[in-house]
Amino acid sequence: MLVTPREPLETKTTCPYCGVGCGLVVRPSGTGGVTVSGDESHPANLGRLCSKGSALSETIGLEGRLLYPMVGGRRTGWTEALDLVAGKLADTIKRHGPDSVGFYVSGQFLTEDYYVANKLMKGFIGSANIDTNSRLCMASAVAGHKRAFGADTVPGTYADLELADLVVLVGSNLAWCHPVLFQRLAAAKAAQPHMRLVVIDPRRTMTAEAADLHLPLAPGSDVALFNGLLAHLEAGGHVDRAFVDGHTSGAPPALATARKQDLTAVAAATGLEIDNLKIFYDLFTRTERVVTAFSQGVNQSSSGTDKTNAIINCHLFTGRIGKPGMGPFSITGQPNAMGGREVGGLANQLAAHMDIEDPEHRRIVGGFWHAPRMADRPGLKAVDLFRAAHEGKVKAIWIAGTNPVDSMPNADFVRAALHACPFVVVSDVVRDTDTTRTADVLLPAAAWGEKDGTVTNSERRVSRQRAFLPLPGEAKPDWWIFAEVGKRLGWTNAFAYQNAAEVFAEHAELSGVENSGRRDFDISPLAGISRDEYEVMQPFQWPLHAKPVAGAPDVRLFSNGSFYTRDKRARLVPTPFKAPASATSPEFPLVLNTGRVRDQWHTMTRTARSPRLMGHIAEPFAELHPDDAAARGISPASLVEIVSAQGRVIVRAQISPGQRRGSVFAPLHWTDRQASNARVDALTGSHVDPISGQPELKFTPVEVRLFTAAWYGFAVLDREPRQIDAGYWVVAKAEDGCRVELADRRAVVDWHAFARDLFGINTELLAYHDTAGKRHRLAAFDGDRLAGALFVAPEPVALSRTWLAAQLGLPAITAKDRLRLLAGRTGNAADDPGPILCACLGVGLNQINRAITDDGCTTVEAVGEKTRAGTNCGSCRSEIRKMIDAKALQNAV
Ligand SMILES: Nc1nc2c(c(=O)[nH]1)N[C@H]1C(S)=C(S)[C@@H](COP(=O)(O)OP(=O)(O)OC[C@H]3O[C@@H](n4cnc5c(=O)[nH]c(N)nc54)[C@H](O)[C@@H]3O)O[C@H]1N2
Ligand SMILES: Nc1nc2c(c(=O)[nH]1)N[C@H]1C(S)=C(S)[C@@H](COP(=O)(O)OP(=O)(O)OC[C@H]3O[C@@H](n4cnc5c(=O)[nH]c(N)nc54)[C@H](O)[C@@H]3O)O[C@H]1N2
Ligand code: SF4
Ligand SMILES: [Mo]
Repeated sequence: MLVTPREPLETKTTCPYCGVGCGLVVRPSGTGGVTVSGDESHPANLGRLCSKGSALSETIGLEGRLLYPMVGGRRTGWTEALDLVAGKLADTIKRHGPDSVGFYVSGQFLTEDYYVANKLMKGFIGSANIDTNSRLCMASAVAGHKRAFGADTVPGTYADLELADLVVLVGSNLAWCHPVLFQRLAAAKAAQPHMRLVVIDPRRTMTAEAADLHLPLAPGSDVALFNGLLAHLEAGGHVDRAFVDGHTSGAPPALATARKQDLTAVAAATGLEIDNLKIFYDLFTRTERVVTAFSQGVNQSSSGTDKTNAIINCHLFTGRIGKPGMGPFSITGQPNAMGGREVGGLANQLAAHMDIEDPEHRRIVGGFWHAPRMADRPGLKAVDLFRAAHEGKVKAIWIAGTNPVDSMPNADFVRAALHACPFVVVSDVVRDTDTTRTADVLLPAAAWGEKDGTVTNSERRVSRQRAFLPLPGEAKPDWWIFAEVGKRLGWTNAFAYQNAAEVFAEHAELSGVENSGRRDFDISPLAGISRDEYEVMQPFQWPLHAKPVAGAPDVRLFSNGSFYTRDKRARLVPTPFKAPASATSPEFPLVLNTGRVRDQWHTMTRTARSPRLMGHIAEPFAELHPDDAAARGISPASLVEIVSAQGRVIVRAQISPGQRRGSVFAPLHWTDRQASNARVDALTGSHVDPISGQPELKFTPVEVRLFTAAWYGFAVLDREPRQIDAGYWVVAKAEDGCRVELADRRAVVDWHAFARDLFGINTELLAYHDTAGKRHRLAAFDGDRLAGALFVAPEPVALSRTWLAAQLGLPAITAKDRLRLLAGRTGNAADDPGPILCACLGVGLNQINRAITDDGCTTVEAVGEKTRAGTNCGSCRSEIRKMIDAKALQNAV
């Protein structure tokens, strides 16, 4: 019989990670899995991919997935779970009013999911208590855009970064966080040597390594820097008078505020040399084509909205907006941060870029939805929503597509709030997260690859995510789950969607209602889209004035100088410089800065499943300046305790002159699932920007102390550890098992028992003990293969992690090699690749070092030819160049 494959041979879809929004082509691998490659026809990436995108095929297995609804830890069916959720919501609303319930959703929702959740809360439940993790991510940019443009508009396109003669990156580690956009920028810069890149970031990131000028400003001082720029532009007469007079208002007060700080005051506030300020100001002044792109170093601040406007002011004053290669550019983090804004997912927005506080807008949306109970005022923003849950005001909360117990500031408080809240529902794709552990009801959501919908990237480009896998277990798309609850609450017609295409069609229709160019967001030509058309829909940018056509030119807004304020003029906004909300003190003298690493995605529920991605950085860390480390007796690889007014964590110390004195950087990614105590948001505080409500996640006063343990350990094992009895531990997935870092203040009496518990094995162990020297090495074998090995020392264990983890994969280890392994000695130094630097092709640091030192490679290309490193996605090229530069410098001195 001829079998027709049910699935198409090739699916075009979009990456579920960052806001670059790369197009992907997914094909069956022929061995039961899939291969993922960059879509050459997608305008965002033109075939490129980064390490995370390239590793997607490793993260779609069903291990650890939440596959069935669960109530009180017990598996149930959908009917029971949905009846319970709807019943509890109805009862709570009846007894305590609509504002006693809340939804907390995600910029990783598809637009269709977001639209339905928002409609249910704001039009039908009658509260605006729906907020999203975009509050932690984009809220300041949104508020800044609205103040300046009258709408939340990102005017530019990615091509503008290539067309610019000067790109200024403010608080953006583009090389690691938006790698494909960074590749595009790097390629444009290589092709046009006159192009300049300025990076404004307190720490010397991999992005800063690629810059012509790096300004390591004092944390939180961006407003002073850009006020200084505005004053400098004015003083030199560098104003686009026709534009300022014809298309803006507010310049005089904005200038008056900017002038208040002279250059000396700006230098004092930013901690930058006057000479460097002048270089930057002059470069900005004399370069017409400037793009200023910004991200979390701007947004996640108690002055995030002012930072945004201080940047926009400089562009408006010079008329550098809405033209090729010019403009302010907010780079969005999550894959659908933009889509969430389009449907009004934040507590102070309404659907289709309308405002909840505008009665006209409420009339338009309410009428379109036939809403029985329109919310008429903004709801609680994220930080306030969890506070209200803690105080008992919010009595039922539904969290979907986000992991707030790890990612919200003051995360221990958030965990306590969820424990205190009488009814907690969590929709997730993963069974066991720090947030699912607080839930009364767990709802299994369909994951990337299983669900259909749309996402919008940073340049307003809407792309389809398409399913290429069947729905596993009883998982369902998020829009379906919210719609089912809506129906059970009695609104059968309003939530009677059959598929994602119907939701999208309704969303598109709403964007055109009473619009006629009054609102920026308009995709109404797609209002009647059929399911078939939706299936083949090609990426397009909004606003749309006709049905999209493939290959259409990029859409840039404001080229006509007309904005979305009532008088059509853009606003320059006075932005007085204010210090961060909290200050260092003798008790907490250092500033904690937090952010991302190249190969992990947020709380690691997906990226931690890829051994390749875990190979780059496998342990949570704190990066300190050498002087701050020395003052505290901290040496490289020490364990340190970071303490703040909110909480404490224990992580590994990294010492780097790229860190500002007085600053510490720690990644946000590690959770209680991978580490004993490394949830960095247990440290951060709840201070927010007064306008946007976005938390100040980049500035927390802390102290860092040496954590002295009685012993340190490192283990590899061929399975998940069974039991870890140690005060400090971190588990990372490896190719054939996992790696475990260990340490404790308590001594261990019986190392054999400890190792057996860790390995989950009861067999004899091969062991070496130097009791006086407090060194112990134990290994277990399963036939000829290595099952587990543990290395213990009185100081941090110095052994090649990559080499040891690779031993797990060997089919047989001879008696001689067993002894060598126990000695922790790589047979031949050349066998040790070192930590993985190039995640795509699995090339280690030592291999690259050898190419530079032994083979004399002096360019990134030469290293690529020799080792293949950096030849796929290129995310590691900055790191390779840094190694080459370090070697050159070493040779020179
Ligand atoms: N690998 C990876 N990529 C990601 C993500 C991920 O989890 N992993 N997440 C995605 C998401 S949701 C987001 S929001 C983006 C975030 O992308 P980015 O904003 O680029 O990343 P962050 O590391 O959060 O912070 C950026 C930089 O801000 C700097 N900074 C701190 N304080 C200040 C300050 O006061 N002023 C200035 N100018 N800079 C400051 C930090 O040192 C840091 O290097 O990344 C997206 N891409
Ligand atoms: N200290 C500090 N904290 C930060 C930041 C920082 O820079 N510093 N950055 C903040 C920013 S910008 C962001 S965006 C947040 C991110 O923080 P979170 O949103 O909490 O992080 P994720 O790990 O992406 O969480 C997504 C959750 O949704 C689940 N999931 C994945 N796909 C689906 C799906 O299709 N449906 C459903 N229902 N669930 C799904 C995942 O398993 C995971 O549990 O962190 C914020 N927190
Ligand atoms: S840059 Fe990487 S993470 Fe971002 S969308 Fe592209 S492939 Fe995905
Ligand atoms: Mo984000």
